[in-house]
Amino acid sequence: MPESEGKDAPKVLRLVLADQLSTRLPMIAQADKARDIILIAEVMAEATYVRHHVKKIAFLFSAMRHFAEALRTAGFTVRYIALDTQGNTQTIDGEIKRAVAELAPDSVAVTEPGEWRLKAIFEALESRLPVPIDILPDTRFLCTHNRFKAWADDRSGLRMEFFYREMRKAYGILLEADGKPVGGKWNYDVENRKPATGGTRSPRRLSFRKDTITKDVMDLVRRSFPNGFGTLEPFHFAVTRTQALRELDHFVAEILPHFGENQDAMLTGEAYLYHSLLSTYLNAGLLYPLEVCQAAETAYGEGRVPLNAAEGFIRQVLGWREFIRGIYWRYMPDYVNQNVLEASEPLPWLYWSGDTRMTCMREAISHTREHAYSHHIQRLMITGNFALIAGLNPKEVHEWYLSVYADAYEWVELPNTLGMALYADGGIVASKPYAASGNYINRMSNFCKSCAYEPKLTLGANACPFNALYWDFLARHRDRFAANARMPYVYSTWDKMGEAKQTLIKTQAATHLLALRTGTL
Ligand code: FAD
Ligand code: DLZ
Ligand code: SF4
Repeated sequence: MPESEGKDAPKVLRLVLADQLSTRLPMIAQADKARDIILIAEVMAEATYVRHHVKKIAFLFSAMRHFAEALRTAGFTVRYIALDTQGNTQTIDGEIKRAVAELAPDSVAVTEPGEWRLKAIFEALESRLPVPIDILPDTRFLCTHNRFKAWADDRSGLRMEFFYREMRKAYGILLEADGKPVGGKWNYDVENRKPATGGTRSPRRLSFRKDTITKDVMDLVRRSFPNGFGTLEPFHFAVTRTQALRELDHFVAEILPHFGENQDAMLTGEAYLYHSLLSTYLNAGLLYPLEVCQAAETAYGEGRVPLNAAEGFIRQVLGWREFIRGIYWRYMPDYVNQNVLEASEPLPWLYWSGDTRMTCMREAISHTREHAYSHHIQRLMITGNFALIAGLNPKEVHEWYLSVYADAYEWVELPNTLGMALYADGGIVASKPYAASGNYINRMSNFCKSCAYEPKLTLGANACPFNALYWDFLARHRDRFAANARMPYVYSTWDKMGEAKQTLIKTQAATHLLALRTGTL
């Protein structure tokens, strides 16, 4: 760390947001311990702009406090504003202004935030501060804005698979000396994504001991957010980098070997299965994306995990995660208003309560309420798929996803929700809508076995709601999707049903929507 050389060196007030808890960021790496002040603030505005899960708030506040403590131990001066600190203005910009007034720094530095909303706040602050404000890059990501722009500007359509290959080459991950992919293929998905079998169960997971800091934070969260979403206990999260690294080691040693084949499986009562649970730590800054990719690559190199698992995991982090971020910054701020399918059904209360006769939705939402987590296929093919085919309003669905998951920040949540799950961006993220009937859910899970509805029925009182809603969705949007090369058979199946059956299916879909609105589905 550079130390100031003379007493005239400028004093910088350095803001660290809750999801920027990384010492390798220029914000910390370039700080002058002797003069600079690190500002970290728990504020109501950030804790309430959506109805965050209480576990997400507790995780972040505890991780922020541990990070502040580690910085102090390393010799930094930290101004830590707790939620109940006297004088807390309860906004990030308010806390910057207050610190500037009290400490008279020569300038303020912030790291580019992960949400357009906060970036706009920082830009607006520029003219209202007596000192300059510098926005530093977020160097934790593997694809810079310029690199993504150079890649995307050349193309008419942006597809993750091609982006991912470029990233593999750029970082030399799973590459032979001649630049070819290890094993001869870039993507081993055909070996992945098997249904859950009778013997599939979640492997053992780590649970970290709650120290005084975490216990204090949990009390604060109980007092301050009595009506918050979700359950606060049990609380298993890692809250320091050391603990997050243990979670990574545990994943690579015991779970990654089976990651690929179980990626799409779903089981009642099993929230995690073979997923890594690392997004919460990656997104908050406790882990770095390159180190988790390299850990998987090394495990493959040492023969501890098969290639399909290592490649599948690396593709999620080096490919999807970076691609999604590129999309966010390329298309915001207009992106959030996209709604090409003109979906307008209000978000039903069951997304918050989990109160429904549909086992798949009840399971996905109960995992969400309990863990502030559900795995990708539950997010995409259960709650996301339902929102898509029922025509739920994208903005309301987006706010729900942003609230309920411990890993949710707009840069990653929005393109996944609006683009991948809801096709509201008209195909920027997804080449076809991820719409599926009960048949898919029945194949990939055991949910249907304990459901009030029958997955094989489309019509009648016991018919699985996903079926009629699926066909009704495709029929409603025929003009848009009929020509899609990835949907060759669905419309011919629909046409073969004949008009009389089609009318019955549409009426059945309308009945499901009515039940949805009245809370009886
Ligand atoms: P694993 O299944 O173990 O995957 C490994 C890692 O790959 C993850 O930790 C994550 O960093 C990365 N990854 C995988 N898929 C994606 C993806 N599509 N986009 C970005 N990164 C990915 N992810 C978030 O981090 N925050 C969100 O708010 C979020 N919202 C989502 C909303 C919807 C509607 C959908 C369909 C997906 C969303 N995702 C989000 C992506 C993905 O579901 C989560 O990253 C994943 O479930 C996190 O659990 P895990 O760490 O166990 O992931
Ligand atoms: C999500 C969140 C919450 C709950 N609380 C805070 C907070 O008190 N202080 C803070 O600096 N950040 C918080 N955050 C994260 C921000 O709202 C925002 O989502 C990210 O910083 C975007 O990069
Ligand atoms: Fe879900 Fe339909 Fe299966 Fe019930 S029958 S669990 S609603 S897919």
